[in-house]
Amino acid sequence: MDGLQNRSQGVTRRGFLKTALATGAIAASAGGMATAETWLSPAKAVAQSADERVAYTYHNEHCLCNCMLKCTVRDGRLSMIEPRPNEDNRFHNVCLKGISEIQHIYGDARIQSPMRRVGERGSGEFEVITWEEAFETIAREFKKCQDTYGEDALWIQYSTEAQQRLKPLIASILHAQAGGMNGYDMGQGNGLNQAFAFSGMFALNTMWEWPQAKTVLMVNCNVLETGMMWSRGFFQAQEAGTKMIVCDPRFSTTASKADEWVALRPGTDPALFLGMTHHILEAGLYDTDHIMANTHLPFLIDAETGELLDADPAGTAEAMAAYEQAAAEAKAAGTELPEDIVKPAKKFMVWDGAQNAAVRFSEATTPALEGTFTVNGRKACTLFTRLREEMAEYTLEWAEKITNVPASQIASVAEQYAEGPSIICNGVGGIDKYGSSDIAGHCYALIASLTGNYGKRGTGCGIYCYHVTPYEAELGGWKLPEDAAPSPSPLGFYDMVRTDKVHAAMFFGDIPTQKAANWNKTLEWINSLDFICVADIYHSSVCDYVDMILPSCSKFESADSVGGVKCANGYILQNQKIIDPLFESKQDFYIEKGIAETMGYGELYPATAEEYAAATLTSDDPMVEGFTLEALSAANGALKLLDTEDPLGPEVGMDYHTPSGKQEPYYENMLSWGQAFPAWESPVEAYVDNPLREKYPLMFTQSRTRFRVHSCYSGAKWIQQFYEPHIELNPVDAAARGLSNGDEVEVLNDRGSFRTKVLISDAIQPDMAYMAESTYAQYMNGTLMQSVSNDQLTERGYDLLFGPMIPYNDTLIEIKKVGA
Ligand SMILES: Nc1nc2c(c(=O)[nH]1)N[C@H]1C(S)=C(S)[C@@H](COP(=O)(O)OP(=O)(O)OC[C@H]3O[C@@H](n4cnc5c(=O)[nH]c(N)nc54)[C@H](O)[C@@H]3O)O[C@H]1N2
Ligand SMILES: Nc1nc2c(c(=O)[nH]1)N[C@H]1C(S)=C(S)[C@@H](COP(=O)(O)OP(=O)(O)OC[C@H]3O[C@@H](n4cnc5c(=O)[nH]c(N)nc54)[C@H](O)[C@@H]3O)O[C@H]1N2
Ligand code: SF4
Ligand SMILES: [Mo]
Repeated sequence: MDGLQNRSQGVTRRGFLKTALATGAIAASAGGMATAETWLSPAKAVAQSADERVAYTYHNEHCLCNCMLKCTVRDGRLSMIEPRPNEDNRFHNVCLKGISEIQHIYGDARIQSPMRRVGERGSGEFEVITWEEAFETIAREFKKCQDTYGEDALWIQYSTEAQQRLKPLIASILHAQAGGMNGYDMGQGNGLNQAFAFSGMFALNTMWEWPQAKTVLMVNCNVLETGMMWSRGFFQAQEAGTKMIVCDPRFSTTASKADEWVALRPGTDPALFLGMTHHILEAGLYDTDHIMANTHLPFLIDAETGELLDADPAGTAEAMAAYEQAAAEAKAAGTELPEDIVKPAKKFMVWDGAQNAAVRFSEATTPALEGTFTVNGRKACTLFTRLREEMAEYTLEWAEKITNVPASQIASVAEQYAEGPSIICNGVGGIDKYGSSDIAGHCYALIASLTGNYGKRGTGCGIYCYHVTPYEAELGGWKLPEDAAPSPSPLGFYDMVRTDKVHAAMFFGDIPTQKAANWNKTLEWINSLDFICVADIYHSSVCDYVDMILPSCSKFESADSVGGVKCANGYILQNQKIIDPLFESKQDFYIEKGIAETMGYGELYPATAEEYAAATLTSDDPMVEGFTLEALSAANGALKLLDTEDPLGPEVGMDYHTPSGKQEPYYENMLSWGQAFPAWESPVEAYVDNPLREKYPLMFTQSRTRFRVHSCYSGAKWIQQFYEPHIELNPVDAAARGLSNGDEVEVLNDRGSFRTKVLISDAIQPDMAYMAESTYAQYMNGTLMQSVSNDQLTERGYDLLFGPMIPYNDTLIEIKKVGA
């Protein structure tokens, strides 16, 4: 912070209150008696005489709400933020973070000028430079890097929140690497979606369907804080009589409003669901009609290899060879495979009771659900029989031992779920931040297929919160030359920060400290780079470790009358200019454009953000026909997508594009990993019997809080009054360490340590610790929570659609009082 200029032009809270009081005093003396009428009317007179105007914008993407905001600017200063009036009250919203922006954007936590490092990396010593100097240095360093090591040795990446106005162009123009897989939020999706033809991590219907369900099982999802505006969906369902059951090791805000709380041990969700599946099978709670009609569970497998039997193996092999050749030819020619060339599926077989023989599924009249048979001299059995065998060990008692949830409660939740119609709403905290997240997702698909809780009204599974419309409009963009595209990123971002493939990097946001686990390893990587630059609105944790810091402006600031457009919540939203960029900040678009111009690519860019926004609206999608910047302005910054009246998602239906056209919870491709049906796998680090617990006994879970959006709002003074960084601990564990509320503690393991305050809370189970990720270091004594988080990836993850997941939560720690 040493070199950080503090030229805040903002009014401090006290200053703000003084101004407000002074206005009140004038009002009272001018109005005489202090009745509402008399004290309000002079205030109105003041408002009329002031230079006041109203403009509209949208707010955060990454709290998953994208509220539409009405902003009042008085005498050039953003002075009031309200929800934009909306006839549909589901989208008439604002929260404490939104309102606080009238202080936050003027606060001294902002980066105010471009700055160059003058001390050692990590010293935090910077000097102010001009934008011209900044662009010249960046252009020189980017060119040097790409000339020396190749185009893909440059990595340019955006935090989610930093790409919500206009789609970034610079990585494409420079052929830099842009991405790779993220390694978070898609873990359960990895295991869930294959059963339903890779439909993705989202449920196919929306949360407005919940009132149609009898039970909603919320797993590692704290929607009342992490999708605040979609709390409406939760309460709407509850008021309609839907039973809300929350599975969470912590008595979360959402658990506190639910009808039932399942307090499982962290990282044990797959065990809970395997125990439920066992009970459903044992107690006969499955839906046989659904299984026979809509799942592949009657299909036969080779009992020894686990492979699905094929009625025509030679024919399938031949078709597969032809397919593979066509695919190779298309790849060599750089073209897409023609639509009519599809991957051949096996000709699946079942045991037909009438014929007493294994036949093609399509030819069977009385397929058997269960049984072991001899087919072509080999032992075969149905998938359902295999399932029973594999689930036999996951008794309720076993599940209780692993999860710490009473067997009777596991049985009762299974019974309620099986009765249906039921929904599984998975969040992406908790188990998603473990290497075994795919197993949890796989369990949801299995249990839904078994009980018929997929494909009908009031059923479904996947991510629901913030999935408030099942449709999204396709918007246009800015046309670049044909060859303008980022270099392919074969590595995930989690791998990139562990290799020497990259030599220069630019981040919009705080990716290295926010996204990457195990900070000390990430720091080694940062120190290996020739050049690293960060553009952010606020002085994030990573800023101190980079070579150059650039001031981005917030979504309230723009040099043009429009700073961007986006599609969210079933609307097209317009990011109107509220005020000019503060301090010396620039919109990310102009930072990119400045770099491109200095490197000689300026002509490829739109002239203004407004021109780019207009181009983005150029689209063939009928949902946005006639949508222009002018139309958006006339509609106060938001237009509802056309012909999208029904708030209920379309019926999920039984039309799956899986190889068999049925729900397929058996994953043949995962046989070599022992995960064809889900199988229990203990966390890698945070499990009860790990000998490492002698040194680091606490299981450390991180999640999000309504007081921040990831690291953002760490420096918002109004929010700091209610919420400061802290770690939460059960009274038993606090007492064992001699800790009292508010004590300064050191949190440590072999990867590193950080310092914060402790909050003692009954909402946290014994043997665990909880903290909201991830405050800027300047509010935690210069230390980083990311110092202790686990970065050990699971090999299996590389075989999954979305790649391996970063196991942030699979972390053991110890907590000590500072100075003790
Ligand atoms: N230990 C641990 N780490 C985690 C997680 C965890 O559970 N535990 N969760 C992970 C998850 S789920 C996610 S999604 C990621 C989130 O990681 P990100 O996607 O990186 O988070 P964001 O909130 O999008 O980015 C926040 C940063 O962007 C800056 N910013 C906001 N708006 C703008 C803008 O317009 N321009 C620029 N240049 N900067 C802007 C903010 O000031 C802030 O520094 O973190 C992951 N990291
Ligand atoms: N206000 C706000 N909202 C946000 C964000 C933000 O930063 N701030 N970030 C957004 C992003 S990127 C994401 S990914 C989402 C995430 O939002 P959610 O999907 O709700 O996930 P989290 O809040 O991380 O965790 C949800 C719950 O999981 C519990 N949990 C922890 N470990 C386990 C476990 O092993 N099993 C189970 N069953 N539960 C466990 C936690 O106690 C927590 O209450 O939030 C989004 N919304
Ligand atoms: S931070 Fe608050 S106001 Fe802003 S979009 Fe999210 S919920 Fe809405
Ligand atoms: Mo996330």
